[in-house]
This record gives sequence, C-alpha cells and structure tokens, in this order.
Amino acid sequence: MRRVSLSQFLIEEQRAGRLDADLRLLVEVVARAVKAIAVTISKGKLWDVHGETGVENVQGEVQKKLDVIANELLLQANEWGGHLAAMASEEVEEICQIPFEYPRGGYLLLFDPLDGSSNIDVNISVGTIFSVLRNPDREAIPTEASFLQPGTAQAASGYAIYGPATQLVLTTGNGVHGFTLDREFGYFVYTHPFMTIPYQTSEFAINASNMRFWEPPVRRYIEELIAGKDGPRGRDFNMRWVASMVSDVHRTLSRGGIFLYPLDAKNRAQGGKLRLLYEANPMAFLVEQAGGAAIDGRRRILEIVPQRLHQRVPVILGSTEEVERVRAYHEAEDAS
Ligand code: P6P
Repeated sequence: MRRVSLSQFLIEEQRAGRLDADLRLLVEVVARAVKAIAVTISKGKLWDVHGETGVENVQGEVQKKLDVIANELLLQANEWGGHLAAMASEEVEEICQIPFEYPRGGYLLLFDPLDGSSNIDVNISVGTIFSVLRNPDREAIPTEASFLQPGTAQAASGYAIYGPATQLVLTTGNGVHGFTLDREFGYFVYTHPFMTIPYQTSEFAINASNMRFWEPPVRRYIEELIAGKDGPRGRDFNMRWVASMVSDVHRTLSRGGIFLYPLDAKNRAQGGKLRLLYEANPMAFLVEQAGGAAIDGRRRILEIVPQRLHQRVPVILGSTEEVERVRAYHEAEDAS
C-alpha cells in the first residue's frame, strides 16, 4: 500500500478546509522538533544526557538534562516560523514571547516538553504533549491571560510517544490520527487513521500506592475493579501504571481503558497532580475526539476555565462507560 506522510496528510487536511496554512506549518515544526527529541533521547548515556541538572523548575521538580534539552528544541524550532504569537512550557514559569526579530502569527503553543521524565534514566517510554490555542487578540502582545482559555477552544492537540517506535498522535478536531516515525527515511508515516476508544474496557491505570489518600468515590470504584468477578462488576479487570501520562493515555487510546489521577488528600492543596493547560486539556481533546470521555471527577475537563498558567487538575479519562461510572459515584457521594 502507498505510504502517506504526515506532510501529505496535513496538505490534504488543508485542501479539505479542515486546517489553515499556519496550523499546518505549526504541526510540521512540532513534528520536526519531536524528531530531534527522539534522536537525543535514544542516545541516553552515550551523549551524557541522562541525570539531573540540579535546577528546580516552576513545578518544584528537579529538571532532568533532557527536560531542558527538549524544552530548548521546541522553543527554538517554533520561534522563527511566523505562525505563533507566543508559547508556554511546563518548564518555564512565564509565557515565552516570540523574539522581536521574528513575525508573530495567530496561534499559541503550549507544551510539556518531556512528560514522565522520571522514567528516562531507566529507559521507560516518555513523551511530549502539546496544545494549540488561538491568540484572542492578534493586535496585542500575548500575556498569561491570553492562554487562560477552556480546552474547548483548542485548535489542535497531540503528543509524541518515545517508545519502541516514536509515534505522533494528533487531532485538529476531525478525529484522532496516528503517525509512526520511519527513522531511516526521517519522516512520519500515517499509520493509525481515526483512532477510537472502545466504550467498554477491562483495564485501569492508577497509582495504587496513593490508595489511603483517595476520596470515597474513587476508593469505591477501584475496590470494585479489584474485586473482579467476585464483586459487583462480575468480571475481572487488569491494572497498568507506567507513571508516564503519555504512555498510559496512548495505551488507553489504542485499546481502551480508564486512566485516573484523581484529587486526593496528598494533592488536594495543589488542586490535583497533572497540569490543566498542557497535560489534561490536550489529552482530553484527543480522548473525546476518539469517542471517550475526560472529567475531573464531576466536570468535563474541556469546560474548565483556567485561572493560572500552571494550574493543576484531577484527571479521569478513557472508555466512556467507566468514566461515567466514576462521575456517578462522585455525584452519589455529593448527594449523600
Ligand atoms: P506518580 C509524570 O511525572 C507525571 O506528570 C505523569 O506523566 C504521570 O502520569 C504522573 O506524573 C505519575 O505520577 O505520582 O505515579 O509518579
């Protein structure tokens, strides 16, 4: 069968009027940066890119060398193209303006340059997550407030997963499409058209070591899954936890499942563990486009109006039947 490249896919999407030239260029540039990140990650100790920098980021996490490298690759790849008005990164406290010598475009790009980087030094899959918004005022220089838009406003979102294969998974609001990097030829091939999440699943992903901190609805839901066919669900379930959101969400998108990082007694003060603008929103957009659901326990994640750039949120996403059950348990708790 003739191979379709990412570039050809994007050209045909633009020809069909489903994305404009600037958004096409944006995705191409992100894909180019992702290829550079994939090569750098694959070198590991060979290029001495493992280990920590000793510097804390805005999240209070000690940055890995590859966190910094991936962040720089994405910023440098995107600053000169003329398609962006500004950028925001998990690794940088303030928004990143476009250098004055370059023209500004109409899009805002947000990203977690290397999600799950605690897995890097032990050679477990990690990823890059990105979200695209429109600059609300093309005449004004963007501020943090320009980025504080609900997830429903996203023009596109996606992630790269650096696993046995490097894959790019993308939505521009017309379904979810997957591409696999052919390293020898150096380009992404369209391999997964219209990815969909099965309505039902028998697989869940949660960090079970936090069980003692969970709220009652989550505790009830997980205990029922663990009870399996001896409990109210009447069938057995399987558990997976990679501790890399991109890996756990990619598995969920690929074969169904439910991923939970709920509000708990440990993360309640921060509002949750995962970040809304460049982790939860892009993943929620993809999951809904694939026929799944994404909530914070009670509300649709995409409808949350952000208050701060690095705001955190509880995340429960995946196969709709399971996500709706978790929502029902929260509503029953609220009504009791
Ligand atoms: P825990 C990685 O640090 C991350 O932000 C997500 O990629 C992942 O789902 C989660 O945190 C893992 O958290 O508490 O299990 O280490």
